[in-house]
Amino acid sequence: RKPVLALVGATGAVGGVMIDIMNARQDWPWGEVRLVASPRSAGKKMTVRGEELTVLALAPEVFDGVDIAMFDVPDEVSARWAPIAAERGAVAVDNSGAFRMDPDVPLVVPEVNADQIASRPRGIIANPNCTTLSMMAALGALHHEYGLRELVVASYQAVSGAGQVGIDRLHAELAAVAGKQVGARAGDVREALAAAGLSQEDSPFSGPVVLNVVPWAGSLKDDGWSSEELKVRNESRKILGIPDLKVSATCVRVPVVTTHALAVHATFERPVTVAEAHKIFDAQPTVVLVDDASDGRYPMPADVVGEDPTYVGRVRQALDFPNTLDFFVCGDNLRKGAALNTYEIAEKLADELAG
Ligand code: 2RA
Repeated sequence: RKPVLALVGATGAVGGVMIDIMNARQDWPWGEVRLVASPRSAGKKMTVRGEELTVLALAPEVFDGVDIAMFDVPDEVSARWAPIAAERGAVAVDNSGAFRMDPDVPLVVPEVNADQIASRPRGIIANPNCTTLSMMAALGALHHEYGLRELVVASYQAVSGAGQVGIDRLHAELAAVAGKQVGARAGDVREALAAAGLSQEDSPFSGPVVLNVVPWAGSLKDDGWSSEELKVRNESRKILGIPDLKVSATCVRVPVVTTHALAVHATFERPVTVAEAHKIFDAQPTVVLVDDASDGRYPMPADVVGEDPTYVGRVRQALDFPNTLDFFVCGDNLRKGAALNTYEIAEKLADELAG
């Protein structure tokens, strides 16, 4: 029998990308796909690989007979429902933050630590946060050869990381400033937004995201760190299997719809040249190297959105830090950063079932 796949959160922003990915996949190991969402969205019709499916309301019975259940839902929904799916016999692949740091739940990026899929005592596998994920294919490949010791990153995060509400907000702010000569005086962007009826309280961001950068993503944690910055630290350590990895992250929101970018400063056990790093990136099938500054060629979100691989460029040997590389990565936060990585884990599980 071919395995049965469920997608919980089928009607959300990441769920829609997941269906696009499923529609484009060449290999199709599934005997049946079930689309699941909150009772509010149940009954909606969606087409997967030419077949019209009716979205089912989330309930324990929808997991009966399911082999693999992918969850693209808020933390609290996953926290409650992924264990129910597992109890009913499915392996839950969860894209929320609910289980990522649970020691009994592997946190998997297939090209870095696929071996960890096999040990899943809770029947749950977690998908990393999109910010961490955007650099993992590149960093994992370098770590494998040179032994990562320290990691300093600054993120440039797209508004779709905050969901559809983030995308809608950026578009509304763009419309509010369109054609206006604002941005040359402190406060004039905020005034233009207010004049257009956009109140800051209604925004998922803590300041204007148009004509601006906002040095904040996530919620406030101890000592001024954001939850997003701590995720980069904790998840990088877990995925790479380096519990004492030194990490410092600053997470910033920028006016980009989709595709997160990160400036990475990575220190290794041994010296690594730019030529060696290029070779490693070239050999990693899920990394695309775009690195010719003399020709203005480096990765940028506007060119990477919609793509599956991680794009890497601006690779430099740090001038004042031994054994250290600086580079820039861009990854589509809704694809590899969310839906694609989850689906790749599900594909690995399908291979495992097929023996
Ligand atoms: C963000 N990384 O970009 C988050 C979403 N999981 O806001």
